[in-house]
Amino acid sequence: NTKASSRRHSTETVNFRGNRLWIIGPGAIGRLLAARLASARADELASQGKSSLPDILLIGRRALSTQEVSIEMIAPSGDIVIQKIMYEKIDSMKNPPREIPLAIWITTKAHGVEDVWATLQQHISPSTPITCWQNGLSAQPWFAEHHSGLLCASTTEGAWLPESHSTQVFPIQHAAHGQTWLGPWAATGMTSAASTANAHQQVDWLTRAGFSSKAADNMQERLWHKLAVNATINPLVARFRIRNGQLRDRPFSLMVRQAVSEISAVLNAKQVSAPPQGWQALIDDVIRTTANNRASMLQDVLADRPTEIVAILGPLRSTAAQHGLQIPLLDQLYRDLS
Ligand code: KPL
Repeated sequence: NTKASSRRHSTETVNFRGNRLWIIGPGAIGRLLAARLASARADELASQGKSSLPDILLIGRRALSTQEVSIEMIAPSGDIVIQKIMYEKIDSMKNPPREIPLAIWITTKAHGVEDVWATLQQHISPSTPITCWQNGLSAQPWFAEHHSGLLCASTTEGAWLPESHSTQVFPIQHAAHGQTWLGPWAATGMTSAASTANAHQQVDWLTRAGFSSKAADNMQERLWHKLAVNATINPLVARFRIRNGQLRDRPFSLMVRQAVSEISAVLNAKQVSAPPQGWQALIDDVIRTTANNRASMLQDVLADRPTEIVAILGPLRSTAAQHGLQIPLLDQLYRDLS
């Protein structure tokens, strides 16, 4: 039995619990987190001679001739920060493991998570804290079935990937500061004390790295709220290739209204509580504050990359079907973008 022998193999050879936080997925959010955490650790080491922030290992698909990459971050102020980070290709992790990470943050797109899990299994112990940073609501429930004590994060930090001119340099544009929430996937009551403590520790890391962040004990509700925003804005701007702010103009403003009405009916049936200001006001506010953005799904369409349409509209479509609700606009956008 290969599963049993690989488990035996890993417990015999791995005896070193490292001090590294593995960030898997060097996209916009992965690079941003890696650069800010590594630079906060470097600052603490320089000023205090020690730091309890973890060392970072960034893991991606690209094969590089070096193990050190430079993240070149343009901050919202326009300042440029260059941060060196250790990098490893995910395929080389199939070799016998050398360390168990202190914690893992998965920042791939939602559809990348199952492959990551296949590689990760031999590197973790059941108590290794793993945090899913995906949009939508497909990766998290899937991952929670495979790893207990799963943590989730949801962030409104605005970041995108400028074109890269060198394989060793990973540029990142940090466009706008936002708010990050991080906490256990499981609802309160089923949450172990260890998961809650891990969430608080990770919020402390984020705060020290300059992110406005809070621990949350209602992550599923927060993820549904983020999904409602993404499900309204992303498919429409990707389908019509427009910036977020153009959704305020006709005919798109009418489509936004219809999307909000379909989504709120589904979330009401699912008993997800509405935000205090109501769904339409929440979404209008995000459209206003991100008016100049090219949303992530539009960036994916323009770069001919797979989109997160399944992770974002899939959970709404299946919930609508369970409750016998019609969502014609969302169904049409799903078909157009699949
Ligand atoms: O999160 C976003 C995204 O681009 O995915 C929104 C809120 C739509 C802002 O662009």
